[in-house]
Amino acid sequence: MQTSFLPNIPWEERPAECSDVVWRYSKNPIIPRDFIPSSNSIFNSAVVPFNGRYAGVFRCDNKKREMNIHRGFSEDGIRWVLDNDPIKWQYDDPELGCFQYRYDPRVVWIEDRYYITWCNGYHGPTIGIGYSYNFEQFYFLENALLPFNRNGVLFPRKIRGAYVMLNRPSDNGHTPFGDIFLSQSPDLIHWGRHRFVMGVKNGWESTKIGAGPIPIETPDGWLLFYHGVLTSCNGFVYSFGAALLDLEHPWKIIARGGPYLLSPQREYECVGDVPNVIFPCAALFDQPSGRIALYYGGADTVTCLAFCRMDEVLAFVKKS
Ligand code: BMA
Repeated sequence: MQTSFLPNIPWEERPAECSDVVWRYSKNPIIPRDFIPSSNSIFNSAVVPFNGRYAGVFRCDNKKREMNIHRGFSEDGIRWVLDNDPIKWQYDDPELGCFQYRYDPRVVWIEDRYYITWCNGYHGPTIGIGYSYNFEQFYFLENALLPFNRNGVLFPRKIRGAYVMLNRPSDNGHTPFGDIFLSQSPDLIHWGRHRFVMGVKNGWESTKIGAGPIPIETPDGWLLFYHGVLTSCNGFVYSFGAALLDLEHPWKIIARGGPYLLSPQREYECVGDVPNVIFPCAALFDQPSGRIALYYGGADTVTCLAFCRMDEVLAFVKKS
């Protein structure tokens, strides 16, 4: 198991009046919708440690309402500088330049570089995979799967010799169903050995679920934060919860939390372009202190931060 040291992880203690496992940053949202001149909204974004500070890939919908992903840097993980223009990808096959949109990025360090996955519009949503060594040049590898698929999330290391990616088969619209599967690959290009991981349940996760941040390795299993969707008479409600997956056979569920960990309740989560959405795409973890910082989109409009402690999340998942 790799040790994760992140002494400068963004952090704020749990407020005295809060008894929940996950609590929000008091100054949310950390990135407002109009943060760069081109943006209509900035949300559902991914953050990683980078050379003693932080780098990120941000979903920015522009004022034409085109969806794309932009690079950002931060000293403290809270105050960010974002490029006004989307990431420019390099690729070998000109066909890879044919895309309709990019959104909901995840970023992970594997072996020697940062890999980025996102929902790539290629005749419908599918999973794009690219990489960067330095957040200067970005290389688009391939579309991992056929449309329609979303929420492609890589594990941070090979498992039993294979790269592993969680994903969520879907449809071309606002999919009213969806379970989490995983796919395996020798080279991050050819994917197969697909396995069912987990399906919808009751209540907050009764319509569809999808993997959130990169799974975190713990001695007890892979800790997976995932979003779950409930259909109310007013539309979808996006919350998130957590589960533990087997370390060597990550399609096997060791434990799954019952209640949600966070649901849309603050104004910046309930009011925006899509009301009642909390959508986590990144988690930072400092092992010595047990601190976890979670990045999530609020109401498909702004970027927010929340905190929890590893021992408390594990206890929550196991208890349920
Ligand atoms: C999903 C994705 C997310 C979005 C959510 C709520 O299907 O498009 O990007 O946050 O819907 O609109």
